[in-house]
Amino acid sequence: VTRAQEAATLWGKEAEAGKSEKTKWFTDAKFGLFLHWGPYAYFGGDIRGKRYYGITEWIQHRDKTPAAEYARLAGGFNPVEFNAEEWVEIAKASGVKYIVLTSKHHDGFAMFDSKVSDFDIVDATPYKKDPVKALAAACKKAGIKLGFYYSQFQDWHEPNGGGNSWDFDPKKKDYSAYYRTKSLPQITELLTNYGDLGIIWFDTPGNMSKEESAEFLQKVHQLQPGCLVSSRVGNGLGDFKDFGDGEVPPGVVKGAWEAIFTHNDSWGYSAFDQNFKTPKEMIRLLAEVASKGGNLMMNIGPMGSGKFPDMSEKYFRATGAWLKRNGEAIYGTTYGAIPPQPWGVTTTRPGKLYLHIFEAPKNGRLLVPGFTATAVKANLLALPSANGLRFEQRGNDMVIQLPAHLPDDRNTVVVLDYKGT
Ligand code: JFZ
Repeated sequence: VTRAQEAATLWGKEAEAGKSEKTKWFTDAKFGLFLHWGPYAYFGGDIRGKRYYGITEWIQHRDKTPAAEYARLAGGFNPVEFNAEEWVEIAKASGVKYIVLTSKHHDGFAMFDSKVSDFDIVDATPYKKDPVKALAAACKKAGIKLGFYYSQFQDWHEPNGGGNSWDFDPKKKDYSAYYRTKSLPQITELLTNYGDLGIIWFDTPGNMSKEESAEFLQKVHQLQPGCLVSSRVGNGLGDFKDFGDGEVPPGVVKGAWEAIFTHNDSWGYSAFDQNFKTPKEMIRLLAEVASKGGNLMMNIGPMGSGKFPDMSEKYFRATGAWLKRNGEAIYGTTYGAIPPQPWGVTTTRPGKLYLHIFEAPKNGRLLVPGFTATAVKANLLALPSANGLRFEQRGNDMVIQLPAHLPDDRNTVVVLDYKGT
């Protein structure tokens, strides 16, 4: 049994123990947009004349940039091309149902107007506006759930924050002073000033005790009872399970969970990373994650200017175009009743089995083994024909005759209506 399998089993038991009402919007949503955006986007992987590939949001740490110097450089961040309505329009067109934005990453910089610290976009940059306010308004208007990532332990700007050992001696740190004076008060600001939130996405807890993690969770539940908390809050707490970055569990996981991926090889914007996942890769990954019962939250690193990278926008929109025609096979479904097959994966809702065909069999005869219900009709989801597709059931084996050419070589969905179980 692998670690991920074990975690998966444990989580399933907890999630089944009565959290489903609150998480229903989340488990139905299936596709979310993660956004890593901060001064590191303006650096784009290049600071003090040095280049770093990947995790550009960690650039200060990798470069050991002194906190004061980083703050001075961050003063050049001025995303004048940011347009919240445009971001949300792209999100809508991409078919995501929720957005999670980094409100404060490990660099300690708040992307919102904070009264708790002056190290925020309003006080420390020429931009002077609150992009989070604008995004919250645009999301509300468009009916997209908004969540905030918040780094509750690591804060490289603060002498008492976790993670920075090049300016500040870890042995002299008073972490609980940090929680009391910065992270808990900023969480309160986020939960008070931006309307109803879908998620507070905490990151890993570092040195936090179980009691301290519980305090963060309670703060969220007290201020916004409907708001979900990610499992990275730590110490076994949280409303839904997150796997490791770029990790998909090996099999079905019950309950609410999310796989998180980034579009290229960095969470924050990188000026020299063009390794973007293609629409084909995104569409198949989304189907694979859904076939195991989870959500895919895919990240974009917006640029320092405030725009999305062109390739991210283009590939997300293409994924959304597929979802427009095939979304019925993703949204509101649960894990596939039939395990993965050589041709692809399945998702399910009562009375319907969706066959996500990645590689069509050469003879066009699609075998669905272990099918014990009674099939009523089979059809292409995006291009149904009047008579549907021919199928035969022999015992527990179902064979569907596919058309000679499938309309979508990335993922053609066949929907099978059935009776019984
Ligand atoms: C964290 C951050 O450090 C990183 O910059 C990014 O924001 C990412 C989404 O989250 O990194 C982690 C945290 C936890 C795991 C992996 C990367 N994990 O549990 O596998």
